[in-house]
Amino acid sequence: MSAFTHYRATHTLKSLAQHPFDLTQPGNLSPARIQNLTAESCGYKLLYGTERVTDEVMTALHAMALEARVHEKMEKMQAGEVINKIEGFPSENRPVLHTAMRDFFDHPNSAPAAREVAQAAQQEHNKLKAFLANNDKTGQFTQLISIGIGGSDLGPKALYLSLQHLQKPDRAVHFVSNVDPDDISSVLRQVDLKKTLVIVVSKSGTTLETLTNEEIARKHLIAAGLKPEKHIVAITSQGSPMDNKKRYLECFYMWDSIGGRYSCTSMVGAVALSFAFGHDVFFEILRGANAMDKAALTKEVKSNLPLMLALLSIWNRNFLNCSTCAIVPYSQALWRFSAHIQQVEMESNGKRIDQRGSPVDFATAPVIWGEAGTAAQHSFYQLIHQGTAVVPVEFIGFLESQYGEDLEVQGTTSQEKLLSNLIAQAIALATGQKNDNPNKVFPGNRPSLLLVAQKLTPYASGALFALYEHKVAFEGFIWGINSFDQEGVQLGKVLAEKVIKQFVAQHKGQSEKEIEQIFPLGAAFLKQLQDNPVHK
Ligand code: G6Q
Repeated sequence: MSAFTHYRATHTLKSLAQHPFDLTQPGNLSPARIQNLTAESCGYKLLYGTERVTDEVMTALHAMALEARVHEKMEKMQAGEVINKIEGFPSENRPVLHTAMRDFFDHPNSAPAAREVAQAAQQEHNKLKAFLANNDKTGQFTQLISIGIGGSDLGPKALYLSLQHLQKPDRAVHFVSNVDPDDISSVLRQVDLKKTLVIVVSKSGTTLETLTNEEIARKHLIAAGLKPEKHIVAITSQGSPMDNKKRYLECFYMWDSIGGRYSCTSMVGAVALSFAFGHDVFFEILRGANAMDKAALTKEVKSNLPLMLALLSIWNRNFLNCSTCAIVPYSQALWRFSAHIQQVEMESNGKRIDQRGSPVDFATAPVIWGEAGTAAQHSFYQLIHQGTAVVPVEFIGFLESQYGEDLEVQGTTSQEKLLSNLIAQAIALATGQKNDNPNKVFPGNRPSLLLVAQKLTPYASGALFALYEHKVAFEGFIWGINSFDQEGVQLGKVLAEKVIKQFVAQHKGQSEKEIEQIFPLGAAFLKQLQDNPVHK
């Protein structure tokens, strides 16, 4: 039996889950409940009165966290101990030190492993500042194309979009990730290559999609009479195949201990975001993330928002059996945030063995999905309110808009309308509605939580991204799984290489039989695709 199933608190929680708090009972979702069920870290207030929890449930969830020794594990992580491992089996066997990428402020971590990586990161920032200052002086680059995929794309892109209102007037940034040739073609049409800096972001320096897109960019630069080595910058691990100053204008580094999906506060995000907004703005993002790292170390649970989110999520996942969770920011700037967190959560905690290699006997990560509100209301909210699946929702909102260009229309500003919708949805999901017409019945008891801050500033954005990174880490600590590897993406990559070999064989004119021998199942699919009657 897995450790998680063994915790004393797990048994208590199982029995409490037989009769979860009924939000639909008149008076149960009271003003006092909304006021009392709150927590706070780094300018974010968490309102969780609309979750199906009681004080007793929260106490048991906290007890479960203590049984799992989450505080010790978070301290070990931030100190740089080797926690990315599966005991007794070959595994990545590394520290997990994305927190060191922003440990430049008050009271830095004193553990030598963490210090060393933070100092190395600081050096990269010094290099970056000099690089950008030179560009400001010469005015050479005003546009940037970031080529990368997965963790080398989703986080930096979501973070960039979250603060686009701060973009310098003469700057434009584009992201290319897909090996679909249309992705890069559409971007290349929008830029003046002479003024374009291309950054190739790949920790391994070997990713098929990224290297393919880099080659396409190189060809276009050459065709425009430009030298690729004067336009392309590498962001990679020291010693990777891309660590080659002859091929690149500059190389910025990250390290093994920085997981791709946790890398947006490293050089992976720093180069594009500092180019777009200025290096000072990027440091404000880091300041917010660092503040949340410190909040994650707090033992006082109500001041440890990442732990609070993890506990509520585990309650919904393991005890109320909700298999998905929607993240719905009521902020247009966060429209790619759910996509980023989808990777952070699902790649980290979509696991079926524990850290000792044994199959788990409980559910791990829920499916994460979402969209920005209020657009989401006009799309999938029907299912959330009246469908057969219960989907916990994590709402995120801000009191102020970013551009500050709001107008009063019919007595309220747009920001007020936005927030009114956010509040209304949380209440509607919780209380539901009775009606004689079955089609107008809302069952209610659909859990949600609200995260609210004053304004989505660089500091607030950094804090939010770190909040979810640590939420996911705490879940993993409690479940006893390794949240920091991603073996599950390997098999598909290996098989894709075999199919690629079959295409190569076709180009070389090899016989059908030879092609089939490379990978018979791949050949069967290829045959079906290429025998498409539409072509005939
Ligand atoms: C993230 C994953 C994965 C990775 C991409 C890109 O945690 O490891 O999404 O970021 O596969 O890898 P490279 O940066 O090595 O190109």
